[in-house]
Amino acid sequence: MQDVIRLPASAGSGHTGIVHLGLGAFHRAHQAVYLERYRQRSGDTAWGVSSANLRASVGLVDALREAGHRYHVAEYADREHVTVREIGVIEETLFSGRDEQGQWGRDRETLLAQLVSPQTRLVTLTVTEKGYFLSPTSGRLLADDPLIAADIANPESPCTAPGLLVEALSQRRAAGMAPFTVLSCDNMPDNGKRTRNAVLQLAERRDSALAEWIEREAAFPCSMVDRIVPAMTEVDFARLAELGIEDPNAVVGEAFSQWVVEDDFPQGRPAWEADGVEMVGDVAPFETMKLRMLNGSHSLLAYLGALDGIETVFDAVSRDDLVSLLRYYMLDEAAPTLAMPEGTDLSAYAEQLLVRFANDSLRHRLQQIAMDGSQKLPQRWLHGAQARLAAGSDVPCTALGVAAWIRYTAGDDLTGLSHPVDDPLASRLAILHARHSDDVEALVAAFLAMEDVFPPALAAEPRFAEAVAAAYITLTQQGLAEALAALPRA
Ligand code: NAI
Ligand code: CS2
Repeated sequence: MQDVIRLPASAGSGHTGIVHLGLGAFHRAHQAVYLERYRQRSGDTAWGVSSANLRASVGLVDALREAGHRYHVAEYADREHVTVREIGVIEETLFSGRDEQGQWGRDRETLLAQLVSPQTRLVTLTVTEKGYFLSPTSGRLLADDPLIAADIANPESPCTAPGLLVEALSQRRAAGMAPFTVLSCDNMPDNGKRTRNAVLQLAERRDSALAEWIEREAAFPCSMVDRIVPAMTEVDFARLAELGIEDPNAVVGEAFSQWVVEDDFPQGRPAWEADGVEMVGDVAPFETMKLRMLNGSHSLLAYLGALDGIETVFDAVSRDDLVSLLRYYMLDEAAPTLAMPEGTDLSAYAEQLLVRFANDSLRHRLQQIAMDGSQKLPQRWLHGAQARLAAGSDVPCTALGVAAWIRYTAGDDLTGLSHPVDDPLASRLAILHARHSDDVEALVAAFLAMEDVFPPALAAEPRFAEAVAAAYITLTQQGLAEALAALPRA
């Protein structure tokens, strides 16, 4: 018998103290849920959300409008235990991306007006790592990217998230208003600092007095966000239909949820501590722990699993050798690089992650996690590996992971079945494969030489390059099981 709890939505208020950029699955199942709980508990309706997409999808924006911005979130502890919430805190949805005719910014004026409205005190973001247009290793703004170049040339009609923030902050400054606080909720280390960097670098190109004002007046707190929210599949919609929920805008996630936020909100914030948000002075230890242990494990499963034809995280952790790999990686390669507050039990955290990965209600496709590897690997694997190598230790799991990523980006699995390589650097990666198709060492050297992915100090470690090349050969010539068995301790 399935245990289903249903929770109705709060009433809409029309107030939007928060503007969100990046109306994807995660925003709907994480931030919106915390805010829904806050509104229901406190009765405070001042903090509704206006949520915008600057990329895909316009369909979701319009479908939510049609549904009066109400939708459902199904939170699965396991197949038997599910809580279905209706969400009422999204008050408006906007689209400011490129339409089918190639025109940009359908709702840009409305979005800018909201960003500049005195009602708006907080801007949150989930625009994926690549939406900040920063080099993942150096943090430099990608000024040559065509969209950033367009925002530099036409700052009043911005296309990117940093461009919108700069234009809105410029208008607020000109009007003598206070800035809003900017809260990144993307999986990046120091996500607040990085967001500020992107905004300041772009503002600097326009007007250094504006950049100085933003630096002085605006807060960009960091946050660690955690809840596994896979992209919806037909199976998910069918399962919801069995519960009587026919909602094209529904999202499904795990029951677990965590949000650790640096408490730096000079313009105010919802008092959401009582609703599970952890307000702290320093997010960095939690962020690094989550990125290296949870996301690092996810990426290992994504590339190794996808190469072997495995479809989901659940399928991957049904294999003992992959579970052993994750334990080995988390405890021997990731945990020793972390400086956690006293009392943190990283072994217990690792075991909890394995239980979460084994949630039989989530169809978290490895191909989804494999996306954008060039943007994800530095913070998930490479910074930790660099620290381990500098301390004289080896990193066999990370080396195998990097080998798998390189092989994955060739565009087919170990049996030759092709898959899309969804990554902003995909065409560069394809050129490297074409150039070095019959020389593994040269291929690995060419990948490691990409300074915007691999920190130069790591790339310069001969031990690392050798371990990656050796793992690549075992993986491609003998297969996944053999590559895992060849690890020193798996
Ligand atoms: P999604 O695919 O449902 O949505 C992606 C969102 O990012 C969309 O709103 C899209 O328009 C926007 N986007 C993509 N590229 C962009 C760009 N270049 N500029 C501006 N906007 C862009 O993905 P989902 O699940 O919402 O995840 C989004 C981000 O949330 C992740 O990249 C991650 O940083 C964070 N996150 C996701 C979790 C999850 O389990 N889904 C958990 C923790 C964090
Ligand atoms: C995943 C994450 O897509 C990915 O790369 O590793 O989105 C992961 O599901 C979340 O960070 C969990 O909080």
